[in-house]
Amino acid sequence: MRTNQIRTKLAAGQPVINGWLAIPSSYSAEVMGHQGFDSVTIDLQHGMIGIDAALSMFQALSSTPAVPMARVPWNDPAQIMRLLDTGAYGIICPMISTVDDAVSFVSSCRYPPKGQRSFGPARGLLYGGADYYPHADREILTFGMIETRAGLDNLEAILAVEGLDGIYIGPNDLALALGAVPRSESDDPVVKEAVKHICERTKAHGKIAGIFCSSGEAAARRITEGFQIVTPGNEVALMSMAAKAAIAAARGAKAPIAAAGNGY
Ligand code: 3PY
Ligand code: MG
Repeated sequence: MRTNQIRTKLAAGQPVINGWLAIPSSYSAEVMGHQGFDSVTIDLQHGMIGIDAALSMFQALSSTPAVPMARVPWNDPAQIMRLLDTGAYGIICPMISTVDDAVSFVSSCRYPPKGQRSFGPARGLLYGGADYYPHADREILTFGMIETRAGLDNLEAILAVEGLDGIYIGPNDLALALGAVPRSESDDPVVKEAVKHICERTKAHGKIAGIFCSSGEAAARRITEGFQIVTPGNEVALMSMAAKAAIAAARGAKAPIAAAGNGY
């Protein structure tokens, strides 16, 4: 089976830069996959993407070096298994708040006896290789999103769930849950402390600490804080920031504008 290069990079102590797709287009997936991201996540939660568009986006990503992942809309076994069969090499699952959530999520990603994933790897075989079945449990990554107060309260028990490879912080939802304004890089001390705590505890359990960010600069700061996989904004934010900067330059702006993107 094709090796999961995210695991390889992390084992070598290198951070993983993860692209994020919200636009339902195989062409933009292909373009993003060729830009140097280590992995690219197709977002079926807040992205405007359904399973049919995701299929062609996975096919497009196959022509690039980026490891294909998906964020599922919810902790729903049917959706998770379908995206794995479509060729996802990692699943990011929103709103993991309890041990039961984490156990169910991991179980959807693993074949018996470890889990309850139903057999029918379809396109997973084409991307992963003919020997997909015996190795899929080893290669496919599971990231639970910690972004609720309950998730934070139950963090230790969630991190103890076998087969959960890592945590991906959803900083906007986490900020909301802690009574702050939803922002990827919150100044609120309670949110900052929570983010730091989640990163430290995840690594103490030998698991992967990931976080969504709003820009390349923010992602670089998160790496210095200890995060191992970071997303420097989604493609909508990157596109809108570049467009605003180009328009400002065309209008004769003297200094580059600090444009805020329209991504989440
Ligand atoms: C969040 O910030 O809550 C996310 O889920 C990132 O998309
Ligand atoms: Mg979220």
